Amino acid sequence: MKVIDLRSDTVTQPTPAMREAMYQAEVGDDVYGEDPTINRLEAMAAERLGKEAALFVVSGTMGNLVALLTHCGRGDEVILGDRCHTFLFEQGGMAALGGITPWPIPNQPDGTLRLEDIEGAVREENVHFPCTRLVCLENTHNMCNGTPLTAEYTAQAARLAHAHGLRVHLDGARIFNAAAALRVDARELVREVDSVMFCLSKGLCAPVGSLLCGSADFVAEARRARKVVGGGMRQAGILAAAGIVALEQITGRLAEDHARAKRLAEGLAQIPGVEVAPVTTNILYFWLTEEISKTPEEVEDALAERGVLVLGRELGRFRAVTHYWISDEDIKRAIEVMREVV
Ligand code: TLP
Repeated sequence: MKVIDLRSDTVTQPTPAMREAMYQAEVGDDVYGEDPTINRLEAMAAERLGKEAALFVVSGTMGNLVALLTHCGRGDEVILGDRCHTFLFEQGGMAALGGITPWPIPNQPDGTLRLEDIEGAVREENVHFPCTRLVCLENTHNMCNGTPLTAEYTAQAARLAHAHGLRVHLDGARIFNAAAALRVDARELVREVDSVMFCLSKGLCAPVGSLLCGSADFVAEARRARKVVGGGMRQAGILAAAGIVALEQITGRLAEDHARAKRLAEGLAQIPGVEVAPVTTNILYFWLTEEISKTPEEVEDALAERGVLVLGRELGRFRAVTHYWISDEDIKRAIEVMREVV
């Protein structure tokens, strides 16, 4: 039985072209700056996002943490959304390791932060208050239905932050999904932010790695922060090689995943007792209405027994994510199985 794994786009296996590139990769000691494949990937990433420089890190979590450690000092405060990944799912690393305090403000259903909420959270100069240093945004917004933030919104929020002397970091784990959904160049989506992290190891299929991009000065400082959290890698060009293939071959095909997520949503919406959130990228949330007597755990397990994996226990609703290894056939089968189970 083929397993149709819709739990996340993080489950993607490297493509054959990636495995071949990894096998052939020229490598060196990256802590000395001597890994030609990493240097090439970093240059490509910076170019693709219109920034001066980029830094290869182990994961999205490390990229966000390193960004925060670079922008902020101990005791500084960060304004961010109450549904964002950095606040919910990164173990409070900013506080645990950086002494940085988060000030969460409400994420709107489309993943944005209201500009007036951002402005209202900026601290005045007062001996009692921490110093506000940074605003964090997320694009696409994972917990807000995978919605992309537009270039216009991001620019407005960044200008507001800059007017208050703050910097802006974007968790762009799925920035190329946002670019595909909005049909814009990814550079447009990050033009006004000071730093952006994007992941190679989600919809882009690479096995490991993320890139943190920004000005040359920012990236030089971030390189120090990466080292202190143990992220200085050595012959990691073997991983970067897959990332280069991801940027060359995978970013251009993400709209296919979005189309499949839409088809899955349409199919599920026709099953009595299933409600589906709006889908704009590759992330789909759905839930059961009260007429269904099964618990989410029972449904998740019954789907798994039939070879369809979704997330359903942790989030209070189900999540299905389409990616490179999910075909049209798989979508059809997933809908059939869901109908059977519900
Ligand atoms: N997201 C994972 C889980 O951690 C929830 C997923 O399956 O979606 N930013 C965003 C917006 C993310 O969605 C994720 C991972 C990260 C950062 C962290 O990336 P990694 O897993 O590479 O540390």
